[in-house]
Amino acid sequence: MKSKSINYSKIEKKWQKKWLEKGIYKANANKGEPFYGLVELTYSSGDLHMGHWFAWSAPDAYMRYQRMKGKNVLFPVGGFDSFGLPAENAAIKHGIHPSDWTQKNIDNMRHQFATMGPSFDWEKEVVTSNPEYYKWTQWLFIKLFEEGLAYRAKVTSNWCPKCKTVLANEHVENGCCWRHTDTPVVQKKVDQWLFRITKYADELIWPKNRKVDWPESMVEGQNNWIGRSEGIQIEFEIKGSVGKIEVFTTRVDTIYGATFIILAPEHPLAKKVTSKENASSVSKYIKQSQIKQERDRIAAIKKKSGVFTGSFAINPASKEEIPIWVADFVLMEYGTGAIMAVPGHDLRDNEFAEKHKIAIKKVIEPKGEKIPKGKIFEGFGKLINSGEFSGLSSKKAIEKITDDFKKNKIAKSTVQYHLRDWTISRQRYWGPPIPIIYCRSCWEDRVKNGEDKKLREGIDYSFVNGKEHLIHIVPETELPVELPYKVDYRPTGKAPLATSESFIKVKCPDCGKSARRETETMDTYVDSSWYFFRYPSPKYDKGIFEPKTMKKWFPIEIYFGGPEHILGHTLYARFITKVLRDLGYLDFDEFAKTRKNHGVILGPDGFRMSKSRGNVVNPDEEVKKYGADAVRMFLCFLGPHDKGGPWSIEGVEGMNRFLGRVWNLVEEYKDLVVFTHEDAKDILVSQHKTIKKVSEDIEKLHFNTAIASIMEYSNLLRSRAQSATGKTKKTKIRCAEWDEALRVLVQLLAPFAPHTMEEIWVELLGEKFSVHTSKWPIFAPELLKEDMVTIPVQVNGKLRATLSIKEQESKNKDGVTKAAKADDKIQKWLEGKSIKTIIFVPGKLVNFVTK
Ligand code: ANZ
Ligand code: ZN
Ligand code: ZN
Repeated sequence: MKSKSINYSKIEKKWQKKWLEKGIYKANANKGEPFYGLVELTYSSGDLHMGHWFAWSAPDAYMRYQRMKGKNVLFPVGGFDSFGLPAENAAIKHGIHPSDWTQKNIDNMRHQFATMGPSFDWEKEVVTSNPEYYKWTQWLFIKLFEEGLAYRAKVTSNWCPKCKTVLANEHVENGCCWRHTDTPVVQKKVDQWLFRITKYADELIWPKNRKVDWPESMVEGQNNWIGRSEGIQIEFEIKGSVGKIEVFTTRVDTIYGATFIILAPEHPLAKKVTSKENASSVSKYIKQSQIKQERDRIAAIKKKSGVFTGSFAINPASKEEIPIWVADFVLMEYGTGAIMAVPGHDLRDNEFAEKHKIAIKKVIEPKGEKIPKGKIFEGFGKLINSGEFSGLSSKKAIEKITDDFKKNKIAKSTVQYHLRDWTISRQRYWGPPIPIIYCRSCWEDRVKNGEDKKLREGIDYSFVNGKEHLIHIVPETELPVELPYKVDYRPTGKAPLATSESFIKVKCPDCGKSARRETETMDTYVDSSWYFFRYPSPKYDKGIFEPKTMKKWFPIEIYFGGPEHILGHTLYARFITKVLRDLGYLDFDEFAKTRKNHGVILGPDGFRMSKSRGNVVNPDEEVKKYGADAVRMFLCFLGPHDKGGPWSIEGVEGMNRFLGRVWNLVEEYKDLVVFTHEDAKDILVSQHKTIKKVSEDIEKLHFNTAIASIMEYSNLLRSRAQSATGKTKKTKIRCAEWDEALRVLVQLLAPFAPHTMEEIWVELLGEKFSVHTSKWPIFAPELLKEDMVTIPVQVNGKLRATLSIKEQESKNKDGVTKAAKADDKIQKWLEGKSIKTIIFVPGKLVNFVTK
């Protein structure tokens, strides 16, 4: 059958307009069972590319399905993540103000989104660079500040020399900037604003028995990043001094093997413990390592560089005197910045000891397994050479030694995390200003009253141009602190807002004298850490969200997004959720019940689409040629949604032809076909099987297999229609089953090809507008019961058992013989005998002939 050539652009425009007019996708918090589905906020990069189409097509199909299932769906329009470096850099490159550039992009992208024909509620949009939005980002900052969760501190930060700003740890990849993958970040010690995410470290660790369904890769990635590690802090006395060195270890069972101590170069004791003779070499080493970046320090482990301080500590277990070294693979930022080195059982320590000729002592013996010669044993085992603890298992020894040390008050249990606080200030222009005011007069007042000693740096006061200033938050009534338009925004390394006199100058909210505004802006990841809370009530102006509406929609049922957001966005969003909960704004712990990551759409050559490869496909052209539905459907069909696959123009053409064939089928046969009810039975069975399969597949997000079964069903309808109309006019009655069969076909396809199916539904079938609000067909389980047959099983020609088996499977020799052999009775008859031949009559009989 030829496929119809359809004027797609006409029907797309027609239905997009009508859907909007009738508001069929509008969410209504007061209607039906709420179902909030979300796709990650879109960067306002300027162009909706194939990746966007891929990321949105399947979720849109899924939300349409839920709507037809009777759920009250909230599916917000994309919304735009419009602050931040990419926008700013592009604006600079194009010589347009970031604000104008962003606005232009958003207008364009909104228009492009519309061509997809998505089932958005278009009123639910947020644009993070709009003052109505960032007012609440600033409000959030203030709340965090009030809770002691936002503070200013001098921290070693990742500085990208190209971005000319500090980056969060989450945005450093292999030591390089995430946007400049060939540019190593530099470690700079600068004053920064931080969010105390570490306070929530424990809670952010995903428990084993979690109530929500998030991908294992994300759960594991976040847990590793947080890096919870239980251990103890032990004091080592310094020989000939009153001072003590505290180390952090997770393996106190190895303490008898601790033959030296290593301090990080930045450790305050490093210089103090150093003897006169070693002073110059130690101080030279410390200087050198300050220049090195953390990345190099970790990479330099292999070189095992270090210096001896000339001093010794006392091992509290063995009482031996052990040398104190300084080496830069020990990081000041982790644990106590000092370690007890156990070269017998830790590879790094071992290599270090080998190189510097320090004693190596074995104190753990493996249980059972043999350690190859030249290798050291790093696992848990049995203690040896460990005084009174010898013979204990590692686990027992950790308990006992810890108890002992605690009794002697030389140790305490601690938990360490690899997670660091989140650096949120940026020395760039295009972001929400941090709502802080610094006042020098207030500081001077405190000095006069003698109160300055009680003030805490970074919380109560901070340095501005080298002088102490009191920190004030901008009063809530004065939010938003608007980002001024006229500023020289080119990056210099200093905050561009600092060049704007009119922005900086402000009256102190406390003393009323002249004060100055904070000139740094917030990381865009602060904007996106809470945007989903704003969707249900985007225009609400009395708070960050309208409590009543939000209660109805949360938690989010399903959150679609990119797998690259393991450590950035999703972790921050979980943190902010917990903060808002503790402030009494929310009553749940996790904002999304289910998280699904999408895969990637590759170029036609199977490689990631990139300009340099020249394999980028622009969806606009394809849409014009084949229609949005064919493109959307192909994107759902090309592979499992979490894997993705290569773009193929033939694939889109195929979808286009398929949709044309469906059209033809309905157009030609809707009134023509006459069946007897008996004739229609196989159609009915197939229809219900397809409903069941498609529903289950969509629930599992297996869109590709769902579409494949609809195609099969459609083929069956076509061939039955052709043969039936060609045949006699047995019965003259119009067959209700056939009408239903066509309606179901259109409904099952509606989530994937929304425009075409609407056209067929309304214009060809004469059904009521809209197919998208029609009821999803339900399947009748009784129709799907498969027919069972009984198969006699013989041994040497004698009936010994019968098998009840599905009719289809009764024809498969392997399957039936396997089932027969598994039968208790047959097993008894075959025991001790070997089978010579198996006689199999498909669907009828098995006979085992033995020797
Ligand atoms: C003795 C020991 C013996 C260790 C042994 C390990 C194996 P995680 O699990 O990552 O927390 N360590 C402690 N602080 C450090 C720092 N600032 N820089 C570098 N290394 C540091 O690792 C804990 C272990 O890492 C600690 O336990 C310590 O070495 C080392 F057979 O102490 B262990
Ligand atoms: Zn960069
Ligand atoms: Zn003041």
